[in-house]
Amino acid sequence: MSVELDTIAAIATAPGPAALAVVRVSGRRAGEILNALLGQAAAPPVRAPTLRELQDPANGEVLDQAVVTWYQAPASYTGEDLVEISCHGGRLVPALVLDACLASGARMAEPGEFTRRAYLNGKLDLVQAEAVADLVDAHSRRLHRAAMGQLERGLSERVAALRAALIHVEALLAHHIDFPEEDDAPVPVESVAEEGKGVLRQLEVLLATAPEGTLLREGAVVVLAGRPNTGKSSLYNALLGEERAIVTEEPGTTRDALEAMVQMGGFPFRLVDTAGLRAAEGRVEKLGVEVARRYLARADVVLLCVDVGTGVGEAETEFLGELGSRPIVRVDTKGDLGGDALEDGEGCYAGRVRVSVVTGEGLGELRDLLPRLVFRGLVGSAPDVPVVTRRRQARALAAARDEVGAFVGALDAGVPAEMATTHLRAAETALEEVVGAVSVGEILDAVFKEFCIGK
Ligand SMILES: Nc1nc2c(ncn2[C@@H]2O[C@H](COP(=O)(O)OP(=O)(O)O)[C@@H](O)[C@H]2O)c(=O)[nH]1
Ligand SMILES: [Mg+2]
Repeated sequence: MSVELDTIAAIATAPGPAALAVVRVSGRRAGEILNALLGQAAAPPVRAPTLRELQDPANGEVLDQAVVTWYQAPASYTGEDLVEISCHGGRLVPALVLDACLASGARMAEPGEFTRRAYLNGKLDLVQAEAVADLVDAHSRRLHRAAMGQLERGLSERVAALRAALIHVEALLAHHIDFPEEDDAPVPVESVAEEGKGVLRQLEVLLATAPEGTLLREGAVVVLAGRPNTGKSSLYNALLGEERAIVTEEPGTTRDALEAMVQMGGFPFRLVDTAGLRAAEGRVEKLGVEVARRYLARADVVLLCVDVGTGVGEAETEFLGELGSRPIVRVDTKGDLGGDALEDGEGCYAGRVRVSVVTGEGLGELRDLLPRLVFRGLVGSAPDVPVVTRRRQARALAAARDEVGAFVGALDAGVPAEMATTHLRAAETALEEVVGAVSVGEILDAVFKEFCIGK
C-alpha cells in the first residue's frame, strides 16, 4: 500500500550553529529532485551514503559538499522514495539546500509528516509513531526506555496478544451461539467467562502503567515550599547541580517561581522553586506567594523545607491544608548547623529527610525517595514490561477493558451468548485503535500535530 501524495521536504535537524544538518525529501519526485541538485551527475547507488557536490538548479552555483543517501520505495523510513542529505549545518547552508529542493518541486513538510507517511505506508504502527516523538522529546532515561520498548513493538505485541486472546474467547463462545439449547457444549459458559476475566486482569495490569507512564512524558512536578530563608533555593540549585535560583540571606528573594527539568534515578522531574509561604508584605512578593499556591495545587509531590531545629509554623500549616492527598516530604534543611529535627506533624509526611547543601547530606536520599513516591510501580519494574505513555493509548485500552468487563458481567448474568459477544467485538476494535489499525483522520491529526517539522 503506497499512498499517492505530494513530495515533501524539510530540514530534519534543529536550527542553529551545528557541524551538520539533515535535509529530507520524500515522495514520488524525490529522485527527480535529487538529480536536479546533483546537476548532470548520475544518481548515487541505492542505500549507500555518497559524497556529492550539490548545486543550485537555477544557476548551477555550488551550494555545498554533502553526503547523499538515496532510498527507493518501499525500503525507506517513509516507505516512499526518500533522499537524505547530510550537509553542513548552521543557519544558511541547510536553508539553501531546502530552498533548492522546494524550487525543484517539493513542498514544505507539515509537522510529523514523514512519520505520518511511514504510518500510512505500514512502516510503523501508531504506538511506534508516538514512540518516535517520545524518543525525540525524552529528557529522562526512563522515558527513553519506555519509548524504545514501544518502538521495538513491546506494547504493540502485548496489545496484539490481548486481541488474539479475545478472538479465542469469541471462538469458544461460538458453540453456544450455534447451539444455544444444548447443555453439553465443549466448553461450558463458566470457563469462557473465566478466560474473559483473565484478559480483563491483563488489561488492568497494562492500564495501571498509564498514570505513571504519562507522567514520564510530562515530568513530575516537585514544588519546594516553606517559609522564606529556609534554604529552598539552595536545595533547588543543589538538586539541579547548578546555580539557577538566587540565594540570599534576605528573606523573600525568590518571588516568581523557577522551573527546571531534572532527572532523578532516571525519572523526569520538574523542580519548582517558589517564594516562601508567609504573609507577604510587598505587592510583588504577594504575587509570588500566589504563584506558589498555584504550583502547589499542581504538585505531584511537595518538599516542605523547614530549618532544622524549627517547627512547622502557622503559615505552612495553612498552605498544607490546601494540598489534599498530595505526598509531602518534610525536609529539615541546613543539617550542618547541628540542630535537632523537631518531632512535629509525623504521620502526615510521605517521607522525611535531613539535608545540607554545605555537606551534601541527604541529597542522595532525596533523589532516591522522590522517584519511589511518584513513579511507584515503574521504579524497579523489569525493562521489558510495556508502559502506556499516552492518554490516547490509555483511553483506547480503558474502552477495551470496559467492554471485556461488560462481556464477563453479561455471561455471569446469563445474557445470551450472541448478545454478550458484541462486547468482545467492541473490545477488539478498541485494541485495534491502540495501534492505529482502525484509525480515523482526527486521531492521526491529533497524534502528528505535536511532532516538529522534519520528523
Ligand atoms: N549552613 C547552611 N546554610 C544554608 C543551607 N541552605 C541554605 N543556607 C543559607 O540559608 C539562607 C537562605 O537560603 P535560600 O536558599 O535563599 O532560602 P529560601 O529563601 O528558602 O530560598 C542563605 O544564606 C543560605 O546560604 C545549608 O544547607 N546549610
Ligand atoms: Mg528562595
